Amino acid sequence: MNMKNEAGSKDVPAAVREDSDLVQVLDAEGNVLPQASVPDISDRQLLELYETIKFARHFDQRAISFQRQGRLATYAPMTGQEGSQVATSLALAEQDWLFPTYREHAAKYAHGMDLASLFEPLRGYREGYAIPDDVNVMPEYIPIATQVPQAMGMAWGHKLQGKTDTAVLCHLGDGATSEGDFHEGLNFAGVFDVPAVFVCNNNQWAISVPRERQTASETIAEKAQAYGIDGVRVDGLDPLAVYKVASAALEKARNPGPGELRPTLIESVQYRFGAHTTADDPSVYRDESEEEAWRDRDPVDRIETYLYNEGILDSDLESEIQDSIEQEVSEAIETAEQTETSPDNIVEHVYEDVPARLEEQRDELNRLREKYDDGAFSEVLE
Ligand SMILES: Cc1ncc(C[n+]2csc(CCOP(=O)(O)OP(=O)(O)O)c2C)c(N)n1
Repeated sequence: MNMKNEAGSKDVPAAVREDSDLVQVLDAEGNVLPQASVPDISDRQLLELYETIKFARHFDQRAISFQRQGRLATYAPMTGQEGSQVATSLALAEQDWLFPTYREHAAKYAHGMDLASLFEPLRGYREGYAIPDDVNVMPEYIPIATQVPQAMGMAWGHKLQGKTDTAVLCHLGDGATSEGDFHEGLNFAGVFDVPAVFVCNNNQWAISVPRERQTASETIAEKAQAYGIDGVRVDGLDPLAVYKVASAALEKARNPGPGELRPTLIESVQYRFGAHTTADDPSVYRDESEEEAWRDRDPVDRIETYLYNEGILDSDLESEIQDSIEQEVSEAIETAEQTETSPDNIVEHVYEDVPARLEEQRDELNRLREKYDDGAFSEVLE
């Protein structure tokens, strides 16, 4: 699966340039690389990949704007990361489980989550954090790396129950690899040979801490060696390469070949184009030229060029897709804004039986609501 990339070009970001083991299908413009093999998927699936990536880009722009208008709470943007999020999710089978971080809005949508319900947790509704009845998506995780042992645990549970046709896909950031949970989860995953795929979205920054300060290892994928499992490094801004790598890893998780272990650690090399969250200002800690070099490898442009080259997309279809995405996102925020909820529900869906300490916190909140009125709390958003 390995192939050389354009080593030596001064405009190629170092993280992409230095590693000849990086899996790529498309060059920076979206042309198929000479020795690359394109994943075996239909034109309809390619269009779905494209539409969902375009949806993610638009959703992100609208969500940032809604946050600025006080209609959403703090939001973690995903521009630059859409190709990897969407391609990993579209590689999942319906019965597979997704363990997302707080940045995986498009991954959740691609695995089947209803669009309006993506906005609900961002509006502070605890109901929005419940596990949906019909889609295998866990609530997004705010504590870094906490989902890694949990994903491993669910995959182990499936294996014990003989359900090895079900894989678990767990997203994490490069910062998460510095947490103990990451190492414990991967160690167990290898020892118990669980059907899980861990995708590290290496977007080069953990808020203001650069990737070089996160680990002295040359790559994140090589950490897999310590746990005896496979590690793969893929160009995360190349949706076709990510789809190929994720599909192969998920297939191996369900049906390992002789001598193969089920789990894989995928390092998806990408870049966070925007701020860490709407409460962050990246100009304080990084240089704009760094972002520009990565922008030349934009996943939206690359998949678009590929589809135009293949004759699968033309300008009429492109504007039709864009119009329907814009309408869908506007309608979803309106639906989310009409959802009625109560702060009383804040402790719901966390434990099966609400523990006494959470009940105490809810009672305290209700005392404050009575004393200051609900308006005092909503002003925080305004
Ligand atoms: C256990 C824990 N420690 C610290 C934080 C504060 N925190 C929030 S986001 C973040 C950086 C995470 O970076 P990374 O894992 O690379 O993911 P990214 O946000 O870049 O997608 C930190 C340290 C947290 N949420 N949880």
